[in-house]
Amino acid sequence: MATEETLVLVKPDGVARGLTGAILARIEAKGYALVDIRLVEPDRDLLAAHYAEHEGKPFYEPLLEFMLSGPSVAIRLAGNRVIEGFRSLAGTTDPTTAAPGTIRGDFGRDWGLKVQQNLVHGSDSPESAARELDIWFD
Ligand code: DAT
Ligand code: MG
Repeated sequence: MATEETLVLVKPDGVARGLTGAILARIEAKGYALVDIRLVEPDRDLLAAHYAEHEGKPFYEPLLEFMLSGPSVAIRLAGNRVIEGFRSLAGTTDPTTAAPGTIRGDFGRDWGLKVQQNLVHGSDSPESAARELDIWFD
């Protein structure tokens, strides 16, 4: 199996809460390689490209507002089956029901309707990973 790459984001809630190190520790403990890492303050155009698949959904505007609220840490991450593997580390989308032992399950809070505050993003397919890495790491 060839090594693959994925885009991981520590979202503004993770950065603001000082959880970047704890999240990176889990990623490194799993054996994935940090190829590149940077703090990014995205503008609306970058986020619209990143979240194009969600345009028009009810949570789209709150999601962009949240992602504009502070910097994210963008990580180019490599490893065998890292796309699937990181999403497994992250846990399911809603932090309230994400399994204990996952990043979202252990650190995510119940923010009521603010499901967008779920600490991390991970690409969901090789196509998404290539597209998203281009967007965040030009
Ligand atoms: P994931 O980040 O698990 O891949 P996604 O791609 O379906 O989830 O959605 C992107 C982000 O949008 C997600 O991390 C949080 C937010 N989101 C998704 N579904 C939502 C919902 N029903 N209500 C509020 N925010 C939502
Ligand atoms: Mg997604």
